[in-house]
Amino acid sequence: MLGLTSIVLAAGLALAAPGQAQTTTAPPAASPTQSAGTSGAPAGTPSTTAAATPVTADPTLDAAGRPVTKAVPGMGQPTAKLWGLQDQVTPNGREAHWFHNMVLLPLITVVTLIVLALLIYVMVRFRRAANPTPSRTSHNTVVEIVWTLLPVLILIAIAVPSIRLLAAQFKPAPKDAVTLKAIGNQWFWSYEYPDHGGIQLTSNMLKEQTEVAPGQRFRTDADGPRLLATDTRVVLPVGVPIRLVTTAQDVIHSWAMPAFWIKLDAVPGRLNETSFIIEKPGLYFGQCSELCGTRHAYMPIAVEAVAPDVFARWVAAKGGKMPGQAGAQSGSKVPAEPGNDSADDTANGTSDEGAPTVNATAAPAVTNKPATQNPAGLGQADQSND
Ligand SMILES: [Cu+2]
Repeated sequence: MLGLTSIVLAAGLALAAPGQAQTTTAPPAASPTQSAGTSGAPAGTPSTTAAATPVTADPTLDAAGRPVTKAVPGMGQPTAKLWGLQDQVTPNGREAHWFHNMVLLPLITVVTLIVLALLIYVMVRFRRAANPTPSRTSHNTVVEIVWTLLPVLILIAIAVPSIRLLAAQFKPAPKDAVTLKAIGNQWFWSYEYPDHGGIQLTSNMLKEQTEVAPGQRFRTDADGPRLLATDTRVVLPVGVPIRLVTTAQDVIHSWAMPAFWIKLDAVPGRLNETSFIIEKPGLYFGQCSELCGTRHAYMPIAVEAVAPDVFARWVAAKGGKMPGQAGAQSGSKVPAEPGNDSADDTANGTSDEGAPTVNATAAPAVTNKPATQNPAGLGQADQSND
């Protein structure tokens, strides 16, 4: 099954060369150019990229380089004292949520209560004091047929929607899907958009104010909850099929996003694939869900779902291009987003070397190496030795 998936995936990637039709293509607006020198860096960070002027401003960042979309409590993130599962924003997620709430949970409740009632009845009614001479019955055809058939019927009733859901989750994405490649690393996620000019991102967890040196970027509630907010968000369009491909650089990780009903292992040396459609714009948080080492708990996932035209502008801002937008930016050297890089640098406490800069003229990565050497990720390893 997975072997077949790999073959289908390899074929899919081969077909997914730039130039492929893309339904969501929207021309990047002749965007307001943003003055990088004055606006790019957060307070306290000397701007060293004054000369750079992005061709398209990143629509997900404000003039100060901070994320525009704020995290909303109760949406796409854990909620204190929440009963049940997070609200689902994908079709498969909604169906699975319905299946869980309307079929599995009532069924298991009824079965458990019936078995409990039977046990109590037997213990009371047939205890030695009340029933001194036990029955010697050893067969009862009617009872035996009933207790064989009933579980079989229940299992069949569960199996039909269950297998349908399983098939839907692993249905290959259509050709015009947006491909997101998530790469697990000890201990951060890096991302590639192979159909969009090979955009590469590195996502590190944002530390708390008390954990960073003065002037460095730290988490605020607008970024997201503690341990879930990242310095760089994955940006994806709503209403468009997303093909998620996962792999890993070192050990097995798992890309899990509760609001999408997605949890897909990221295994070194192989590609796993699933697909989903995000129905609602917003900010969604997830985590690595495969025990992968000491800092397993500190490699969160933050996805910002935006309208397709905003996504197209974001792609342009990152120096990529929409499929089918042949040569729209080829030849024009698009500098890295200054605001973004500054933010990364302050968060990571690193220089530009090895930072996840995006170059429009760079060829898409051909390996599954992370976008950067990520000194921040390596540096964080020290903390585990405390
Ligand atoms: Cu992990």
